[in-house]
Amino acid sequence: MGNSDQSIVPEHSLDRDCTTLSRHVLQQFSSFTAEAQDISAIMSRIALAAKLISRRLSRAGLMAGALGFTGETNVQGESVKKMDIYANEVFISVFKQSGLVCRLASEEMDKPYYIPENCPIGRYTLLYDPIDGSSNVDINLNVGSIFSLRQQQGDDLNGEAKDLLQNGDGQIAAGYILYGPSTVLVYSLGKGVHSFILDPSLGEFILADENITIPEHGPVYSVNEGNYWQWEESIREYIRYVHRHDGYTSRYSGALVGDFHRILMQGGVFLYPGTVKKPEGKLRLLYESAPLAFLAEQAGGKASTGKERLLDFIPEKLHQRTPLAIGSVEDVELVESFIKDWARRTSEAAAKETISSNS
Ligand code: AFP
Repeated sequence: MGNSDQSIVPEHSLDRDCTTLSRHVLQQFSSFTAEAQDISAIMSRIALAAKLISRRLSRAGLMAGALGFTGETNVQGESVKKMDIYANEVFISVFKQSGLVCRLASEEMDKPYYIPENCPIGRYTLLYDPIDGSSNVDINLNVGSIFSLRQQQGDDLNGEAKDLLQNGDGQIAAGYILYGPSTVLVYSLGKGVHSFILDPSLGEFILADENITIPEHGPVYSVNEGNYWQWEESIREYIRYVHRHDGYTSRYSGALVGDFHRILMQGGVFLYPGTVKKPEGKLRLLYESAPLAFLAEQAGGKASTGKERLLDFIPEKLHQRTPLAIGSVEDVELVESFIKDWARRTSEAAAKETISSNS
């Protein structure tokens, strides 16, 4: 006993089974500093929220009052689902009396939720989208949760959370949970991207993949083509390009986390462009696009608004939206090239028009 040569279980397999999320987080810090312990404790709370949400989703169809709309609209003017409210409250509940996080800012709440009793100790803010892709909930398709962790700057005494209006490089951690056939948690602390699968028999997230890298190019483009006639011509030109060239295929589920997860693992591009009427698009920068952009870059990919690096974009308000092109470097750059080329041609045409009207 105790001698690995005599063991019936390969040593690496047991090691992997024992690599839980909290252990992995601690391994990424060189020593057991207070920061390492805080971040590990925060990630454990996020994992608890994920387990609670996953449990409810797996039984929602059998529970009275778990599915459907509440009849309310959220700060975005969207109809709120009961699962949105449940998941939002789960995140609040797991961080109350945690001593870890001072503020929670969510897509479902107009203003951040303050936890003053945590503030003397915890100096972090968690931003999150509790249920992303909620149109999938009632029909038992994949949904996700997205999170991003930032250090609070200043005391935010007037409760306006202005310090959150910064670019995405200030994220300390970011990740998502995908509630699919299995529940997967993907995260980064700025040291690569790692994925964990919830083992329901253990109630633990166990390491699945370390240092995930997005292929340079992939066949998938993921976009809601129902918006074709609402896009600017540059995006339509890009779509016509992929239609006419071999090697491209379309996949779109209406839930960003699942669609992005496919791109992260297999390459390609996810797109949510602006439309002529709504140039900023649909996705929320702080709760959706910036955390995923952080992961994409950490995995060697790229994320763009179409015109600039997404993580450079500074929001003017908490619920700011931005267009998004995210995924493999080559594929994101191809989208950007169509946008750039269209802008050049449009400004040249405008210049010619000015000259001819002046002559
Ligand atoms: P919901 O959570 O309101 O369903 O929105 C989901 C989402 O923000 C994102 O997950 C999807 O990629 C995108 O919207 C889908 O939007 P369209 O239905 O306009 O394609």
